[in-house]
Parts: sequence; structure tokens; C-alpha cells
Amino acid sequence: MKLERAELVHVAIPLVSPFRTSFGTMTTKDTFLLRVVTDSAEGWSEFAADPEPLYCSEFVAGAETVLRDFLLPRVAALPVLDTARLAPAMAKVKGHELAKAALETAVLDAELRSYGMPLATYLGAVRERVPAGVSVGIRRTLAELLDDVEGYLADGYVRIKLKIEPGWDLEPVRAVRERFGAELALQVDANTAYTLADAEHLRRLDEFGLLLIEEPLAENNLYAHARLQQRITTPVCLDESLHSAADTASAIAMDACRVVNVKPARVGGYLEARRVHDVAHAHGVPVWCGGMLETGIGRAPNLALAALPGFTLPGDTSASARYFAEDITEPFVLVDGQLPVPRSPGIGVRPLPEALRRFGKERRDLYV
Ligand code: OSB
Ligand code: MG
Repeated sequence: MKLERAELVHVAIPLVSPFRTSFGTMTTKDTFLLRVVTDSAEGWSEFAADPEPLYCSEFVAGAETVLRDFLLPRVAALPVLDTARLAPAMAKVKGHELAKAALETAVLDAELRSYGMPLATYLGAVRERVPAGVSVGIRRTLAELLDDVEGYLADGYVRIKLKIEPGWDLEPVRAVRERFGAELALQVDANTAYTLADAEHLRRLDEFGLLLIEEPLAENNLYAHARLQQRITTPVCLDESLHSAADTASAIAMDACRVVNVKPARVGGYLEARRVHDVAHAHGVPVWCGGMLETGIGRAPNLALAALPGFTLPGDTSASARYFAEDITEPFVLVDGQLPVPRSPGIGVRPLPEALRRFGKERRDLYV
């Protein structure tokens, strides 16, 4: 293939309800879609982060600059454009995994479309449907939280993840356990809100039989996570701290995590995400697919990944309706607690023209 052009389309889609985490409150999915055109097909992807660098260091305006000035020139200079050559061509640019993932995914979509191959087939998927969990934001009161959880369980979600922070941890977990029982698959996500000084406090979560506690301590501190894991029985799961398969290998070797959240964008794309899966699976460490409140453009490829054999825990791959009254693609609909794995070529979906008209803002050429 040969790269002919790349453009971004800013989109802003209101969330059905505000989503609060320990790092901030989101009311709108505000990001850009990336469209690449090659001599054989066009491909689409979604940049996973937000306008502000609160979950991770990357952000929308920064990613646009990095793509335009540093990543696209390197990719455009390749004599042959295959998806597998992108990461090596971009490797000298440090970090910026989410920006790299957006470019790699759009090119991968184009390449697979030119072969007529679905992403799920390319990655090695073994399932047609994947069980869906849901991530439940921090609320003002326990009553509001219990209402949210009750609604999601009525929808059919098979696993609940509660966002926690200091002051909103033991009580919400206890309340959800008391109301919905010991059988409920339940886990928590702190998004780096605690320190090792909180180890004794976090140990009090052990009695609730959680599947895992996600990213309790500062990002990238594998040593501290290993120290914490020695003091609690709840399995530690890493999200923000894992940027590659190599990080994952180190974390597992150090016992800094016993479960892995795989977010393709966080590790630079689907090729590296598959390697993360392979490393964890080879060690017998369960993985699950994380989410970033994606539109259908980001959700579709995540569902393909979540169909790999090592994804033995339900992911944060929820239905479109959990996020948006109207998605930018055909909506993903929950059936018996599961979502279908897309089976059309490439990522399997396209932005709907009408939704792009409604939610699209500026379009900008990044490479022509
Ligand atoms: O930490 O997993 C996270 C959303 C945005 C940024 C980070 C995270 C999340 C979620 C929601 O937990 C996952 C989803 O439903 O997409
Ligand atoms: Mg997380």
C-alpha cells in the first residue's frame, strides 16, 4: 500500500450521564477520528484520550501535533506501507502510544479491508460474542450508586466495576455486596488514587471477594504495586502502568500484578496488544479488555481483541447505549450480557454520515 492522505475529524458526543473517576468528570466524548486513504482502501480509527491529560499524559491537541509533525512524516516515507512496518518506523518517537495506536489502527483497517479480512480473524479470535462488564462512576450518594448498579444488572451486564477513591471505597463496595450478593462479579478501579501508606486500608477490601483492584497506586511504580500485592489478597490489576508487552513481562515477573487490563491504545495499538495478551496468557495471568468510553469506531476493534483466548474476564466493552443516546456507528447492542464480535472486513464499522454531520466538528488534513 501507499499512503495518499490522512485527515482527522473532531467529534463531540454527549454522554448519557456524567462519568466521574478519581481523576475527573467527563460529560462528553470529545476526541478525533482519524481517516487514512491508501492506494487500495481507506481506514478509520479513534484517538482514545481526552482534551485534558488527566488519565494519561496524552491529549487531543497534543496527539494532532505528534501525528502531523512526527508520526505521519515517518510513515509516509516508508517505501512499502504495511501495518507491521509502522511501529518500527515510529519507534524513535518516544512515548505517545495513543497517537501511534490511532495511526496504526487506521492503516490496519485499510490493509485488512484490502484483503477482505475481519480484524477478529487477523488477531486470532476464538469467540463470536464477548461477555460485557460495565464501569460505574463515582456518585454523590450510595443510593444513587445502587440505582445505577441495579439498572446495569437489569440490562444484563455480567460484571460490575466500581470507580473508587479515598473516601469512596469500603462503603460503596460493602453496599453493593450487601444489596446484590456474594455471587456478583465485582471489581474496583482507583486510577492511581492511593499510596503505599494506604495498604492497611486497602487490605480491608479483601473481605469482599473482589475479582481485582485496578491501578491503586501511582502510574509506572511497579515496585510499589508489588509491595502492595504482598500485603493484600485481592489481585492487583494494572492499567495506566503498562505501556508495552515488555512492561507486562516485568510486572508479572515482579508480582506487581496478577491480572492485566489490555487497552490497545495504551500499548501503541492492536499488534502490541496481542503481544501483551500473549505474554500474560503464557504466564497464566488472566487479561481483560479495558475501555476509554469509545464511540463505535473504537469499540469495534476492542471487541475483536476481546475474543482472543486469554481474555477470560469480562471487559469494559459495554453497549453503545451505556455511553451515548446515539453512537457514531450502528450501535452495539447487548444480547444476554454479550456483545457481538464484528465480522466484516477491517474494524467492521464506519461512521454513519448523518451522525458525523451531527457530532463532527472541524476536519483537518494531517497529510496530503
Ligand atoms: O481507567 O479504565 C479506566 C474510562 C476512561 C479512562 C479510563 C478508564 C475508563 C473506564 C471506563 O473505566 C471504561 C469504559 O467503559 O469504556
Ligand atoms: Mg482503569
